[in-house]
Amino acid sequence: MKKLAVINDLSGIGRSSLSIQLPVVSALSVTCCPVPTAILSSHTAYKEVATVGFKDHLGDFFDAWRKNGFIFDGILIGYLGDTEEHPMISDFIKDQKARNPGVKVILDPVMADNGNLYRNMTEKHIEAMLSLAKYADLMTPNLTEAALLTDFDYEGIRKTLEDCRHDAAKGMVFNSLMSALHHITPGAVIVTGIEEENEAGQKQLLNVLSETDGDLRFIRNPRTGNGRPGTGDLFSAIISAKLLNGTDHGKACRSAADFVGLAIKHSEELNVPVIEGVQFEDLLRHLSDSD
Ligand code: PXL
Repeated sequence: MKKLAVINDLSGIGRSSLSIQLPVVSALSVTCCPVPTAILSSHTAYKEVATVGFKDHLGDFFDAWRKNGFIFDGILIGYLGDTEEHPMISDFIKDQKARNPGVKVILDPVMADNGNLYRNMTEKHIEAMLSLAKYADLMTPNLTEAALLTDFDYEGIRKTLEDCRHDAAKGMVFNSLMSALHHITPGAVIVTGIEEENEAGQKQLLNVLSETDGDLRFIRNPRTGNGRPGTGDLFSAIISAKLLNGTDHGKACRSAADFVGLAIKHSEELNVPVIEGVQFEDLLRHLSDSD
């Protein structure tokens, strides 16, 4: 069985980060090895949040793994608890690459959404993500994070995309954004969860995949409900597990987008409060069954 190290925070409430990634990666028959970057009472959209940093322990944690000679098939990185964690994560990646040159590094630069940084996120987090991007085989920013990493104006791209009537025009916008992203990472990039409307006025979610050779693909799903916390974590966990099991980027993206759409629809139907994320627990069997 493949082994995925998942470097992310552990939030007690709200179905984000490790709380959703552990069960999902396991359901996809990949061993999930968590590395907490911080421990929080809940994700940060809740009013009261107690946080315990893990920065001071991260070095010892990786050191013990190194001394035991553990080897991973993949490393998924998400939310950083502190802007001083990234050098330890880079060292871990470099050591793993030396032991297993085929290790796949997936970076979800969790920092922001809908044009705004999450609470406690700063310019220094952007720099930390830029430094980790150098090691990624795949990055999965949302549009806000993609704009922050490349110094593009988020509102400007959002409006331009809204005004594009055809995919050819959208392709030009994405080519320029992707070209900037390919300057910061050697890997493929998926810009996730872009809201749009089709010609019939129906809302859709668009994921744009840019392979390392510049091939650009649009992967669309109907928008099944409001955006919810943790859906980016769900998406990156599915993609990572699928990649380790040999699925290509396009198919992995399609499966992840389908499952996120299903989980959002399910949560809307059951009136799950948006802040509680997606109710995915009773859907896991769909994930195990999918190819
Ligand atoms: O799902 C992204 C995320 C991860 N971790 C923490 C968060 C958020 C989004 O708000 O607060 C702690």
